Amino acid sequence: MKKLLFLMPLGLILNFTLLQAQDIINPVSATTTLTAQFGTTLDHSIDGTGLDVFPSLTANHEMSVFGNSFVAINEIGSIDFDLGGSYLVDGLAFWNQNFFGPIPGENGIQEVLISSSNDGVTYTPIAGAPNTFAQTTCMNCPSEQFSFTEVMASFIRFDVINNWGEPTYVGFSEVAFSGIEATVIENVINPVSATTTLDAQFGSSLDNAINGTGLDAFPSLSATHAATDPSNTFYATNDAGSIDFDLGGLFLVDGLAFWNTNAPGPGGTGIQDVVVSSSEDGVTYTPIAGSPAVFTQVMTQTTPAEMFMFTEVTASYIRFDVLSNYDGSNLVGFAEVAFSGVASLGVNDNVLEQTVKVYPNPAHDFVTISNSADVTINSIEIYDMNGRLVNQIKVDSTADQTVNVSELTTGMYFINITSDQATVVKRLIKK
Ligand SMILES: [Ca+2]
Ligand SMILES: [Ca+2]
Repeated sequence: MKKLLFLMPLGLILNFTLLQAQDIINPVSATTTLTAQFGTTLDHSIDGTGLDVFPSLTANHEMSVFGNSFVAINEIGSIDFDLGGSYLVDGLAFWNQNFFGPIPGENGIQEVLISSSNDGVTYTPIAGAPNTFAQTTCMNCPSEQFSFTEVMASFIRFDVINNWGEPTYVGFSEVAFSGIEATVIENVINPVSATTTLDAQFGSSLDNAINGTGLDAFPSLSATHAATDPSNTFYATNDAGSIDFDLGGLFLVDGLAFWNTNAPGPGGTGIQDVVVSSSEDGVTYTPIAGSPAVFTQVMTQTTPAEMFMFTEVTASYIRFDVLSNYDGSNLVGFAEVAFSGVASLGVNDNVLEQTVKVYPNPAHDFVTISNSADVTINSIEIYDMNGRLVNQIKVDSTADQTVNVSELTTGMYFINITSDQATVVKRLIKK
């Protein structure tokens, strides 16, 4: 479980999208204030010992014995499960102690308080979580399964209150949780400031084109912009000039979302011809290959963005040289702009970014992830646009990797490539 990218330059607002992959969550470790007895270990309650299928939320657990379950000599205490990462947890499967003692199942946990935590320090009870586990008297028993209000958690705590009657011992056989892995990817770059040689008019401001005014979601590359007016748009009285956007840090920029003026007129004052350039130092600008040369005139009010992808550039600044508007008047304006890309990270990430190539792209059946610098790639994960993990490959090799993508539906995917020193995200178009 890895965060895709998480360096966030100060002053930037980045859009965090949850990446989701359906999971059975088996804790990676567990600790307890209870005292294990009979050579049992708490690990036997999370490692699948005794289950006929693992991992599973529905398997049967065989008769609880010392080698497949946990038994403690004190009845009241807490057990903390470390999930090994951040998850949206929405349920659990529990296999109670099912045999030991004069009365089967009387060692089992009866009353419990279940809490969650993101930091392993502060725990909050989970709404709708069970407060009682059933006494289990069979010797090869299915789990008890519970659903509850989804919580984001890295740790789950059981506060054991009592057992089913045995005077000394408390125990259980196994536990697993259900939910989805929560990782983040950020791809919206909102400029932190902008300057222009154009003259703002009607009380409008260039800030209105980068601060989300008029958008129904912000930050976003796909939100809808309300009808343009001077309070949410930039209007100038000259129709040729340059606009410089300061991204607030170094980014790998690979696209932009643009909302042209959409009213009144409609859209006659919108930008028509443009040259889009990038700069790392704010002084020397280079036109971006594949960037748009024309923005569309918008004829309806309340409009989505025009989205453009282009050859990825490393940039701290983007310049628009505005060449013309749509109605030939002396007004030009636009409603909003945002860029897509990822923060340019440390040296190791940049090395990986430059040495790892994904081709062909677009791809039909196979895509090759080449690795010219012989960096050890640990894993390759492919996510769809909804953040769903669709393929995960353990690599641990310096060799080029060819991945079968023939079963993916057409569309855009993110390939998350992790080495032991860095992580990069590449986009893949499946045709
Ligand atoms: Ca077990
Ligand atoms: Ca705006």
